[in-house]
Amino acid sequence: SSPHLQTYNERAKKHANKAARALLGVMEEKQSNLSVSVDVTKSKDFFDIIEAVGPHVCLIKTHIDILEDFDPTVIDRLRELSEKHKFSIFEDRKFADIGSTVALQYSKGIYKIADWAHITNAHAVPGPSIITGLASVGIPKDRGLILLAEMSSKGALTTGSYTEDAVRMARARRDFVIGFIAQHRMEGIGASDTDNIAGEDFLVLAPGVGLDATGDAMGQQYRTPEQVVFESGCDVIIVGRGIYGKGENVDTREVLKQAQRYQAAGWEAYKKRVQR
Ligand code: 5FU
Repeated sequence: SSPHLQTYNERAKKHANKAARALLGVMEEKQSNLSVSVDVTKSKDFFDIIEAVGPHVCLIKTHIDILEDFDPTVIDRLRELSEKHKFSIFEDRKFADIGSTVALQYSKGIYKIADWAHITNAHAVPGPSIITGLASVGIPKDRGLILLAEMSSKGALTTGSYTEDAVRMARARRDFVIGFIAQHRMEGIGASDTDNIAGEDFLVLAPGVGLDATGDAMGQQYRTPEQVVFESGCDVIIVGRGIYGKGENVDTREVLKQAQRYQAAGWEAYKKRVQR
């Protein structure tokens, strides 16, 4: 049956990519398809949020370049927390350049993303060479790549044939591309009769998830966990401000409460999906 009707555990056992297996395994173990996007600019707030949500998430999503007080100890502590609470790390870097440049951006500079992020992502706009470049760094480290197939923002150009072409690019590199940022499940999309899509299992990570708001003032659009996981077949819900609000002087009790609320909503939607 198609992957979205299988359990995360069944998929974990079969997946060819180590980062995908680890993520799917942790989702089942922790009963969580929640990823918290920790978009704050001070490392104290960053770690306060991660400490609070750690037990409730399968994945922590970072924008490491927005931290104003970044230093390499941030990475050490992030890795410790990833091991302690068993979550994977996803740097939402959205690479978008030629292969040779993205290979440098992924491995070098201040952040050395490939050293610590189990998963990162890339736009499809440069074509297949962006995957070749990132794979040259990521494959030897057992990393996984997510392609942006659909964005959540109003007026996004990631529609129709662009989305289909992104899926075709992923299909050609199933050893490294483990899934998509998207709003719907994607397996089989854009496939021709001769494509071998049996066993294709792309994880779909959906940002733009909120229970209390429908959007923000800058074009973000929110859907509920029920809509993205049950109705649209996505696998992971990505939630930022729905969990920590403004992200300044965070109230960790409130953050914990919201994380538990989103974890429960995401898991209920998944249970309903695999049981039908
Ligand atoms: F690729 C995408 C996308 O299409 N929409 C997004 O919102 C990524 N995001 C990220 O998810 C965005 O960069 C934020 O880090 C996060 C959403 O945060 P929010 O506070 O839940 O709106």
